[in-house]
Amino acid sequence: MEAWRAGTYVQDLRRIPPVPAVVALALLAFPCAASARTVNYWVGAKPVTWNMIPNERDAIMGTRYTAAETVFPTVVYRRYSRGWKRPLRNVGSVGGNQNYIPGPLLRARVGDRLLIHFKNMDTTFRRVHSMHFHGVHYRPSSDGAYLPGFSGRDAAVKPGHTYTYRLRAGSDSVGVWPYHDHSQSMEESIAGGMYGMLSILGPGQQRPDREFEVVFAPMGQFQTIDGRAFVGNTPVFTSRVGETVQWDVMAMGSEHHTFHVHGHRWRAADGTDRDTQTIGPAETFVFRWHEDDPGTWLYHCHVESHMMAGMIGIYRVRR
Ligand SMILES: [Cu+2]
Repeated sequence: MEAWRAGTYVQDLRRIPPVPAVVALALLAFPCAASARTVNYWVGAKPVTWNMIPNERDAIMGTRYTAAETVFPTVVYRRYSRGWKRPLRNVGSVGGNQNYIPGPLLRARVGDRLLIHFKNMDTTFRRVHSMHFHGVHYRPSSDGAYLPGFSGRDAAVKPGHTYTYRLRAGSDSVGVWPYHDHSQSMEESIAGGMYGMLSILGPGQQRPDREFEVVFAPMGQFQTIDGRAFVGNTPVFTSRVGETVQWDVMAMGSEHHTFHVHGHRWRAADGTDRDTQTIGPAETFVFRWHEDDPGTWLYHCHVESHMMAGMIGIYRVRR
């Protein structure tokens, strides 16, 4: 397996030589250079009826579950076309098989401005909601975190209302980062799956052939990956031999997890080869490999009690 040196790459980006003063002045004088891009996303906080275990079983242990144990009403981040006219898929065709949890994968490149147009469509609970982003630059008015006496409309968007968050991807924003509800409804929202990821490329960095989002989070009595529990319900990620595969891994909630993939290794930031990595609440990590191991593999959290409570899925590599 040819490891892709994710950590090395990120460090290299930060070692870009300082910009000469004359060039820096020119950049200041022309802030709207042709390379500056504005990326727009329309996102709704949308009520859905969510099923954590659609096939109603843990296929490995043979345990059966009923809809009464696995279905509940919740609110999720859903991607929309311009002006929230029609719903779009949260992830592109290269991703997994989930379309509500996690929320839209917000893609950008260093130097981009991001305008995230958010609409609270929560007609079920009629709670306030917000979006709070890690890893990017913004003013306090785009923080999306509720602080009585200080925060504004960004932190508590009322049902039926909208807010546009203004973000910028800096040279220190490369990689994947969480976003989540940080309003007064934060606790219920996160427990119900209201979180997603930003994926930011460095200058000149190519998109991978496949990009998989793995979010570890507890949900009710289960431990879920992208809001689903047990093989056959959690995402089945697929790739082909020869493709560049990127894994975006994140944890939400109050527990630590250990991400593990069978039959593969990757190069960590410290230069070691790993097949397991610990991750805590709101932490993320990203790595790539060049796929050359066909077969049907498992990926899972290696905290045994989490794995037994559903935190396990299938990764399929075709020739
Ligand atoms: Cu875990």
